[in-house]
Amino acid sequence: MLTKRTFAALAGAAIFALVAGTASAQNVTLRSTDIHPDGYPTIEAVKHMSKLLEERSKGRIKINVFHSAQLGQEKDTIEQTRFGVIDMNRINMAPFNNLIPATNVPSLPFIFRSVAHMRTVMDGPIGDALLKEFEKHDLIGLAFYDSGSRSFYNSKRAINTPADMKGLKIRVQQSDMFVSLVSALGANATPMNFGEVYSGLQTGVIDGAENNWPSYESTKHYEVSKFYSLTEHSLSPEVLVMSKKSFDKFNAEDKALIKAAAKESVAKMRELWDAREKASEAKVKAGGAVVNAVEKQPFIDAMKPVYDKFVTDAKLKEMVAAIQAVK
Ligand code: BDP
Repeated sequence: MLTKRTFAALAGAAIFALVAGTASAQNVTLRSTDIHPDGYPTIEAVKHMSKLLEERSKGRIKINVFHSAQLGQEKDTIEQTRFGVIDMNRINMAPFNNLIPATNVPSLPFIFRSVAHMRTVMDGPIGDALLKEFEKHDLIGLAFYDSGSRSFYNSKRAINTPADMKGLKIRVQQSDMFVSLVSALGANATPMNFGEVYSGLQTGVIDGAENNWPSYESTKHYEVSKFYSLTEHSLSPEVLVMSKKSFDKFNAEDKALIKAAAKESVAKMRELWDAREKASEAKVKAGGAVVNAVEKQPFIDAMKPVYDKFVTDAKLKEMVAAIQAVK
């Protein structure tokens, strides 16, 4: 029979083991944040990851996905994730651009030739090196998700050439690189939270923004900003990160389980993403969006100042060259 004293000693040992990171976690529900609504591919991908984790840990570890910015807008959730207030964050690379210089690289305009090129790069050693960059900032980079390609939309006119951008007030993510990208096209960049863009467009505080098909659709921005011009200027991926504080509470086996489940959710995300892109495109077109194709070369040519400003040191230059060299 366990005496009171043995029990106390055992409990003490268990606590110590947990602190030392050797015991298996018991009944842990990680809190993950996302600004997108329920059903969006990023949300469903993290739910899928949770399912894998729950199965493999025999119910010990799962994830509760807080959608629709219930835990805050992206910029604010970065700090909370670093502090361990939020355990996991599915977020775009762009809000990390100012904090982690290397994250500018996959967000750069026209850095990827195609979605296939982006996937090969992010799945390979360059993607792994980028995930590692987060560790210096109290975060564990778990996986990259697709974000399709971002194009400009606005309420004034179709964009065919960079000259058509002149003077437009365009919302961007909170990233100096995106400010510079929009400025290089002669438009006025306004960094703003994602959740404020609809009213910004409606009230005329901004004339337009830029995003992929699913975000243009899910936010209903197409209702108040109908010209969608296929500049496809950035494929800035999504990233799934975990608070290092939360991660370090797990032992080595559980850490491996978490990392593997995250990586395996990528295939699921891509499957959902490809379907959602098509569905969103059809929905916005049916909803009155006026879509036009764009000749990209003049936009590519206008981006030199952005590269000059953000690809500064040898490490970043090497990364850009390495991406371009990937077939
Ligand atoms: C969406 C991304 C989201 C971004 C948002 C934005 O999925 O993470 O931050 O764009 O433009 O495509 O703020």
